[in-house]
Amino acid sequence: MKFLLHPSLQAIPRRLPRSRRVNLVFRLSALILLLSVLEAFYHSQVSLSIPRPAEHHNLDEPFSIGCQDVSKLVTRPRESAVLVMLARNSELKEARKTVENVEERFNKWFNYPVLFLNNEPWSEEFVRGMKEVVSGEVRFEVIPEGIWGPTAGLTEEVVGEYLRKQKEEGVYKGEIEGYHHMCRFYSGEFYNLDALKEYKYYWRLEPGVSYGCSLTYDPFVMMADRGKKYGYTVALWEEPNTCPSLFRTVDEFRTQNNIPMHPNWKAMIDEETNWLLKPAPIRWLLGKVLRREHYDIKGEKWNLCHYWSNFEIADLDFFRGEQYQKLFRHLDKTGGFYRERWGDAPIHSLAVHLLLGAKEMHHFSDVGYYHEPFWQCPQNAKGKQLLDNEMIGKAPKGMSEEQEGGHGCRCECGLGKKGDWRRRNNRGICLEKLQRPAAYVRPSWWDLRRRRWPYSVGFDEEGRYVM
Ligand SMILES: Nc1nc2c(ncn2[C@@H]2O[C@H](COP(=O)(O)OP(=O)(O)OP(=O)(O)O)[C@@H](O)[C@H]2O)c(=O)[nH]1
Ligand SMILES: [Mg+2]
Repeated sequence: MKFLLHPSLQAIPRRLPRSRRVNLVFRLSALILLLSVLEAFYHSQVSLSIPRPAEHHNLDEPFSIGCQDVSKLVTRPRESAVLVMLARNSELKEARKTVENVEERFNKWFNYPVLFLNNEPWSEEFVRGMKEVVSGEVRFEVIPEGIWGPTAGLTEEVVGEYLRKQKEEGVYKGEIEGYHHMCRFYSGEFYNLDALKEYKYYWRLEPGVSYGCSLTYDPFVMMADRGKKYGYTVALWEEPNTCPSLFRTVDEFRTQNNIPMHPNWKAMIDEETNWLLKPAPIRWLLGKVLRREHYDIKGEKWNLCHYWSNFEIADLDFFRGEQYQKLFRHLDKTGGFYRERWGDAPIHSLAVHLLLGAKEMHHFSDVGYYHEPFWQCPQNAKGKQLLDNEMIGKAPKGMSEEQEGGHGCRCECGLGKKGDWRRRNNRGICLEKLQRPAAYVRPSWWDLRRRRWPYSVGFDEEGRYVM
């Protein structure tokens, strides 16, 4: 070290008395520490902050508050849309339950076609069973060869090794090969199916889910009218060990394609945890040197929030468009659908937050939706239940109470009094984070500080976690 310094510089510290040298080192360290804290503060509170919409109002409002007079709406032309369900022959009972429920709560008025997809030929029993319950056209398609299966270039041995490792590590459904195929399929290949070419919008259904409210308007027409491309209900955290490198890989695509850190993308970044400990050199260390899980190369961390894709109403043109398909290919070629267990839900969510503006997304806060073990069930809108409207039918017995600020139409959430807090419009932690770019009205700093999300799913009113 001695030889690396210029002789005149080597002389300076030695000329100082020891106490002055200690003092100098102390002051320099304090200065570096202060600058680091200031930089970390600026980075988290300014660079990553999400401005309120310039329009001075929320960019996403409910499509409907309470029930509408369906008889007036059904006379309008339909959109080019389809309800789609991927299912197995063995899921007839659960699939029927879902479709009967959707018919009762929506489709008996609007008669949209229902398309069933399977990677195997449909059994006669399934076809017969579903034909009995669909009010509109019903189609049964088998996914063509080559679409359902592993990423090109991955051998059976490699995939087998990946699955074995995931089993050992306890990755949720990581050992089920078909589940990986399903996630990859729904992430990209789904959108290019010939069977979907004629449609612009889809509504994704799953066997065994339930819809707790009536939908007395046409969501596809509303999506088109308001320029919406992605609609969701529940938002939650992804299982961390299913996707350690997903965020890095999506961010890599972002930088390669010169997509800036716009507000909708920033909503995906974990902006609040330990900001004090993350000045630029630490971020560099975490992102570039250590390549930590869920970090991008610059050291930003994903908050793991995503929308639950088992419910989606979305624009097929967006997903089959050049940008999304390019992103899917970028992800696919890394092998991450098998090396890890990337789900289609986080991929759709990261993609829409990357490629769409906040205005183009819609929270169906009026839709009552349950998929084990989470749900959103809105409070019924006060005075807007059209209880004497014959076309909507009789009010269900277990209807939840009407309340000021409620959005729902004839919702019944099927819970007793104990679970009453759940009968609210879902506005949990991830929803609050992901909706920030669209939200002019936001929960107060104090509410967030006290972990009080007024309409949360997963937390009770005191902020305690409840399953
Ligand atoms: N045809 C077919 N459908 C599948 C297969 N695996 C999953 N699916 C369908 O894909 C959808 C999602 O699968 P689920 O097992 O419900 O996955 P999930 O919702 O992520 O997980 P859960 O929380 O366990 O419900 C459902 O519509 C299933 O019927 C498969 O191997 N073949
Ligand atoms: Mg499911």
